[in-house]
Amino acid sequence: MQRVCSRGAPEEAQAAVRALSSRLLGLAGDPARDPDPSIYLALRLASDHDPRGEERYLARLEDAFQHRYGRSLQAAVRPHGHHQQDAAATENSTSTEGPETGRLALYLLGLRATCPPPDPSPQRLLVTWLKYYLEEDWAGSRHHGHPLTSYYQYSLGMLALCVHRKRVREEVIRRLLVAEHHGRFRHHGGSTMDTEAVAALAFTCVERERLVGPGLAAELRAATRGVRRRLVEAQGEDGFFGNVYSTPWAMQVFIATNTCRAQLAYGRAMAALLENLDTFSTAATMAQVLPALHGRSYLDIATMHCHEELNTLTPAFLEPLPEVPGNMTVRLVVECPEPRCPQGRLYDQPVPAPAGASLLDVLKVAAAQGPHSFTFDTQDTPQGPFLSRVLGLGPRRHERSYWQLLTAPSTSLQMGVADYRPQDGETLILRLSHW
Ligand code: B12
Repeated sequence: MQRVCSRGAPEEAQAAVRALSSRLLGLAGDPARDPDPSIYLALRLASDHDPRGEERYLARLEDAFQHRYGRSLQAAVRPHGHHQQDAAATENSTSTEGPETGRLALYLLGLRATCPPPDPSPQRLLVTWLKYYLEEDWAGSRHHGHPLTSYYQYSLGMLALCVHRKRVREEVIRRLLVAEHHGRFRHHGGSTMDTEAVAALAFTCVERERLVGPGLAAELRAATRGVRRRLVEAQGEDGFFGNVYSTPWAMQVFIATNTCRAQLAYGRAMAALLENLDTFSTAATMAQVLPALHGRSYLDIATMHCHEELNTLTPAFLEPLPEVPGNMTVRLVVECPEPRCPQGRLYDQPVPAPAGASLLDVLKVAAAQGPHSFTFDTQDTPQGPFLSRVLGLGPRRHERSYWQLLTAPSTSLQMGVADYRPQDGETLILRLSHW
């Protein structure tokens, strides 16, 4: 791997970073969890390896993805650009629920990071699928003013195709440039930094791999400089860019553009992450922080050279959290703003729960307690359970709304329902918001 400027955690923090890698390896070995390409990428970009464990994980990923994308695009999409699915596609569900740009991009990045490189022929089909998804996203952004997935996934798609040295149409690149330029990455209650950073990684890759002419290359360089400048300006007193979880992505931009040594901001962010390693307690967040802690970016995948990797990493397993004695009561509020809900506040009740319970546990208690009926649904995602419906309400077709999690008076939570543990007396708000 060619690395001019890549500064991982300092010597004295190496043991803690290794321990985090071991924990991720432990979680990766759990057959009950669906395989996630981000986890594989984090294992591949680490300094220590468990070659057999990584091989087994790759096999699970291949199983999942080849099954889904192992047939030609033509079989799933009618010719002449009519993006209709035939029976086979519907049956297999690929492409029926819209593009899966981000997931497929992460998987293709993972394949490129595999040593020795896997058989390239099945990959061609996957690259074709990704190009198709990116085009669907691009067309969607013309229609709706945003990609069908999100700019985050759109950027991952561009990055993965670039790492595979595949060109995309100039218009597709320009769509992201324009969005970045006009600050269109914002989504309610969330940090835009993750998206800014992934877009900058995509720009840097396309420019560096010389996949565009000199004019566009200069624009991409300028856009990346702009992102770097904004990241530095946005760095908080606490050292984070955005929040703790977007900081590793921002750091990848400095690593990828060889500017980490020159930037004081980078060193401060690294120190802040190292002081908060416990915050990365889920497999998905560990997978996002580890590359930066090792001083690596997803761009390193493009120049990865295989060499013998020794078995120097052993899986570690965390003890479950100790039970907290006692009980607590939290107030649960459900808000659905007008015009969708003229009544505004749909639920407001105290909910008793065991001390130390997660927000998900609180929701379960609320659903079980009468007489004020509360209902909710979650969807499993690589980040954990996503709260998809509350009191039967969720996003309508083509509507970009979601149940935002807040703690009163109006602080958006930085964790999902399964990971957030409310305090006694806290008021939790579930608010139907737009993003
Ligand atoms: C886009 C995005 C959203 C969109 C997703 C909609 C969509 N169709 O794309 C919206 C705005 C809905 C969203 C909501 C939330 N998000 Co969000 N989101 C992202 C972002 C920028 C990209 C995710 C993505 O596309 N990944 C790529 C695809 C391929 O991976 P994926 O795992 O399949 O992605 C899906 C899930 O991640 C899911 N999702 C998105 N956010 C979250 C958060 C949680 C906790 C869960 C369980 C699932 C989930 O939606 C994705 C698309 O389907 C990430 C940034 C990041 N660094 O990961 C933050 C991120 C994952 N989100 C985060 C948070 C905190 C939230 C919220 C909890 C915020 C809040 N207070 O309400 C809510 C979820 C509430 C709920 N109802 O359960 C944090 C999670 C941190 C953590 N501790 O795990 C991240 C890392 C941002 C950050 N820097 O803080 N998010």
